[in-house]
Amino acid sequence: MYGGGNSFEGPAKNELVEQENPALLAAFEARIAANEKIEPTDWMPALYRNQLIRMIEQHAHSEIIGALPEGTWITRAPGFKRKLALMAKVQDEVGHAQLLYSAAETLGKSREDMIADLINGKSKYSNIFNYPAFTWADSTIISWLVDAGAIVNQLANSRGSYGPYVRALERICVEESFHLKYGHDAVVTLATGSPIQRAMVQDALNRWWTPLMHFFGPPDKMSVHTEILVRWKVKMSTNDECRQQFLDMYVPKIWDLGLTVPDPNLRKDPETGQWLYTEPDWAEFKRVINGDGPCNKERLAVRRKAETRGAWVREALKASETAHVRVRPFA
Ligand code: FAQ
Repeated sequence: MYGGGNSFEGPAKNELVEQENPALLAAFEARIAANEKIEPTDWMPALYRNQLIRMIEQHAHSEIIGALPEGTWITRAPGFKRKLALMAKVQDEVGHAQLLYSAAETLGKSREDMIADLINGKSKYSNIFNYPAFTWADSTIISWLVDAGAIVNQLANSRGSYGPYVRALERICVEESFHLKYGHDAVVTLATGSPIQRAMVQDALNRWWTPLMHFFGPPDKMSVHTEILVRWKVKMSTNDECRQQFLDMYVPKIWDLGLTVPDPNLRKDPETGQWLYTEPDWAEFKRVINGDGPCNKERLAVRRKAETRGAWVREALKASETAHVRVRPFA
């Protein structure tokens, strides 16, 4: 089950695996066990291909849609330095989408088809970018904590099995680390600023906490795809492991800044070392990823507009025989 299958009833039944040639499947799994990279021309199970297309495509869409909530803050960012830094960050996110679309294309789905599936609502992208960035503080929380969450997940997966994806992730993680530093600096400025600035960043944190908890995906016991993705080393950490790692790394930093997390039950169990927290509202998560979040319609409308407005450029690029620019020979 992939693409649109989000019943959250536990692991999907993977009939496709049962249909594979047992000898080829065994050889493939031996390569995975030996930590070899799988490359586009290598034999791979159909389900491995389909799962990678689904996941990489959703990731690519998340990067371009992810550019939107922060992108609207470029002109309103306080000061020239912040404007420049945010512009560079947003540009990086769009670049990440390009890398990821290229990685997904190696598996046989064209970029045109992926973009079409995004704008007609067939493909998913990250829940988190369907929430509004009301204030400058929202933009700083995205740059710090959403990027932090993205790094936790992507650093793990960059040790995975599919060559083109892990190579793209390695580069993406390096760039995301700069985003994180930029975001942290911007949050520290607000958290150590005037009472109004502190209240503004606390407000933003309160708004983004639930979407952040959702960001790592449903709990492992509800996750449809984790089992097979972990078996084939595409996902190198489960959803719950990533969520725990994020809490471990960032809750102390949030507290250090004198900010509070809007969850009275959040604490680390001294015996297990695990964070205990209030389960975020998973019904809200399902609504948001299925198109009914606060900004889904707006986000897709912007992408549709970009697609329509850019059509003439793509047409012009395809018509290689047409001279669009005449170069005058030197006299
Ligand atoms: N949002 O069975 P699982 C970024 C869906 S990049 C939406 O657990 P899986 C950079 C899932 O697709 C952020 N949908 O799924 C940036 C499935 O539905 P389907 C994106 C979600 O694949 C920063 C269903 O729920 N990162 O932020 C989400 O094993 C700042 C069942 O779930 C990636 O894409 C969600 N959060 O695990 C940009 C990383 N979670 O397809 C700008 C790669 C789950 O059956 C500013 N992806 N669903 O219809 C992954 O690691 C995995 O796909 C997970 C989900 C962990 C996201």
